[in-house]
Amino acid sequence: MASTILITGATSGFGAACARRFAGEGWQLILTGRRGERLEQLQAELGGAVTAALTFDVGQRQAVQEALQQLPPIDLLLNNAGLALGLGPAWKVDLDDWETMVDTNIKGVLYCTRAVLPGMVERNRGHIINIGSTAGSWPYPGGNVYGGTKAFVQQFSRNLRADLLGTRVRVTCLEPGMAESEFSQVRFKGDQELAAKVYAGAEPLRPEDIADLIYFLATLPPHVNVNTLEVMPIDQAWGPLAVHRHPEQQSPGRSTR
Ligand code: NDP
Ligand code: 8X3
Repeated sequence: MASTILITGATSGFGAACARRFAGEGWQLILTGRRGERLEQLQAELGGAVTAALTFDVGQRQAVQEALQQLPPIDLLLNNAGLALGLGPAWKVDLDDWETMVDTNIKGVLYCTRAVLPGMVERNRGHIINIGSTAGSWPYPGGNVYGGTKAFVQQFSRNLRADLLGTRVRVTCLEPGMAESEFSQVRFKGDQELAAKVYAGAEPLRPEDIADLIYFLATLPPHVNVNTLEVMPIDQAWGPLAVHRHPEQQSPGRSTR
């Protein structure tokens, strides 16, 4: 019997690439997202591989519960739906944007996990792959709440593992760095120029790279649990810690104490 993957945020980027990859490998798909017309297009493209296409906002608790209450057994839950909004300093950004990130990236993961996990535990099989981010481990200016939500995803994934010890349910947090998708268009609210600058002159990860990794994780022998997998493009790495230097303390002969 074919395995079933439930993908949140299948209308674009990593989620859409995963839908195509898993369909190509003979899996059945349950696709979700807010943009119903995108889900319909994907369903038309992937045909019989799509068991269900469900339109809902992952941050709406009741909507998630209603949408996910009567589903076939899920072998793999891909908690992928998520977003960053803005790149401004914490004292200037829009509090609504912060709440939207918390609702989507944190509460969305909680609601979907809570809806699917009991069935996995009951069947004593299954895998949850949460999409974290390098931003969950490595801070950067303007990453404030986005990075905070992904740090939550990282630690929540580990704590799930702790709870699930003794079952055959796996949990992995996949943490990508810079990848080109609609992510930056969403972050900069449709400003194509700003979005393009993020990737200019570099070769980012592609959604298909992420789909390959997720398929790899999903098809490891069932006794193997990858807890965390961080991945960056070769064109990305860390910089030195930032130091603010005071101009008045740089004059020759001045004490540095
Ligand atoms: P995209 O913007 O291309 O895709 C995001 C997906 O999330 C869309 O399908 C969107 O669907 C869905 N989504 C967003 N908000 C909601 C919501 N409230 N309810 C339901 N679905 C929602 O970005 P990516 O593919 O790049 O992002 C996927 C995940 O990867 C996110 O969690 C992101 O934080 C993470 N990530 C991205 C990186 C990158 O550089 N691109 C790097 C590291 C992590 P719809 O709008 O139809 O609802
Ligand atoms: C997306 C990667 O560096 O834009 O999670 O935060 S980054």
